[in-house]
Amino acid sequence: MRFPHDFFFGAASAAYQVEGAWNEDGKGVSNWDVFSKIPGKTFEGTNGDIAVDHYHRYKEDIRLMAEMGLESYRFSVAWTRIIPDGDGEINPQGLAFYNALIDECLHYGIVPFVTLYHWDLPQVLEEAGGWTNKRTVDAFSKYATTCFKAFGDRVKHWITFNETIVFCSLGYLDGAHPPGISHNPRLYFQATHNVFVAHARAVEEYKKLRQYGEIGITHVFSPAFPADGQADNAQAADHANQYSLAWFYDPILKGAYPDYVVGQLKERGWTPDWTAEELTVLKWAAPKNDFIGLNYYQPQRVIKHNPTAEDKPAAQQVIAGAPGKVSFDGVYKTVSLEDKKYTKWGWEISPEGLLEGLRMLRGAYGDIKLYITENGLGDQDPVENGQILDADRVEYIREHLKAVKQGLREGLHIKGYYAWSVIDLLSWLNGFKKQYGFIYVDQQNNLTRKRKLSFGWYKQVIANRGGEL
Ligand code: BGP
Repeated sequence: MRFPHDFFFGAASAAYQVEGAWNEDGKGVSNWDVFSKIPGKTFEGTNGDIAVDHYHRYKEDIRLMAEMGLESYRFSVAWTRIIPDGDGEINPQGLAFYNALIDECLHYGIVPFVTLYHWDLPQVLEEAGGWTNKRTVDAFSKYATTCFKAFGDRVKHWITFNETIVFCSLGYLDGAHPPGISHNPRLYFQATHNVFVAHARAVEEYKKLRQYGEIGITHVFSPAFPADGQADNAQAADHANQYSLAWFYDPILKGAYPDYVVGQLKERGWTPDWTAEELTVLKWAAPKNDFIGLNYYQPQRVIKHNPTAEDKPAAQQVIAGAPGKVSFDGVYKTVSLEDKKYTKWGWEISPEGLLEGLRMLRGAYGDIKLYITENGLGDQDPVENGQILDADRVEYIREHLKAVKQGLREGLHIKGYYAWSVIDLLSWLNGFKKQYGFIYVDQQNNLTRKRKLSFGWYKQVIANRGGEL
């Protein structure tokens, strides 16, 4: 079986991780521009000031994407280039840059798939309370509408937010992303609610403009499975799915929050400050949401957490995504299992987890339209005689594409696959050491681009529409 002709073979990036040019052409300062420069916050103090200089080299990069046969490029817009202080004046040079980037994609027939928010919030808004302040919701509306009006004649695929669970939990529970706040569930739930309202408003605005494209949101997809057959652990996995899936997917797809979580938040005093009008907006926008983007890296293997003296203090808990973490509410813990495979960064490699998760998602939400908006292997790639032989990445993507194909056979409505990432880029907390790209960037040699082994392999897959998988 080949993949259908309307299925996109794509790859992705995000503005802060590739662009650089952090203070050029009228760009405002983002929360990441500030946060990454606080000593100790990022791996070896790396930051996105230069990143991989995509801002200046996008033509070369898109030419390489075209050579690979890429059908669609998922990238994000930096809010600070469009409206430098968050909700004030529009910066024409910012519009010009993305107009040029979009046109360059279209020149080669590459479909732009645009994320509006991939974590780089204007610092002015961050200082006013970031996503916990409803001013940010209004500001996002203005920013999103500006983008629809400026680019919507050519961009027909929009993602409002990337991974709400990650920027809110790392921002307000783990203190690992801006604004660097720890253990504050009240703020965490408030921020997530505000993001969902901002998403819903953007969906409404977009539909009003009648541009006849599609709009959705991208969520982390880390379905939780019990680590074994024990009833306690099964319950713990259900709890994990309520908090990490239902809380995020229900307001978008059903237009209401899951009762299980709502009840517990009330008992614990963590209910967000929400208005009847906001709850109505969620309800009205849900049927207009066109798709969900799934970022799948690994499932969660879950056990019920029984506090022991050996528990690591919160500050030492794993925050970079590897198992071994106690949930913020102390109910469950993620574990690694002996019979599973893991990456060098300890993330489980599980194409079967993707397929099982997709079936679970269908059980909960029916046949919704899906894109896999991120999936890939973070590795320190082997370089031999100047060749980047990333055979492990080829294997990883091949196995996950096979799972997607099986999903299609089962009638799932998956419309595209975007490998993370199209090119090596800055990992938020792991610097340049952890690589994901098809295109290598030589950090020792003026950021020169090179094709990896996976580049030629993906090119073949696309050319054969996955027939050999
Ligand atoms: C996702 C983000 C991406 C990217 C990826 C890999 O959560 O959306 O921006 O960073 O994870 O993560 P890492 O770089 O930590 O390995």
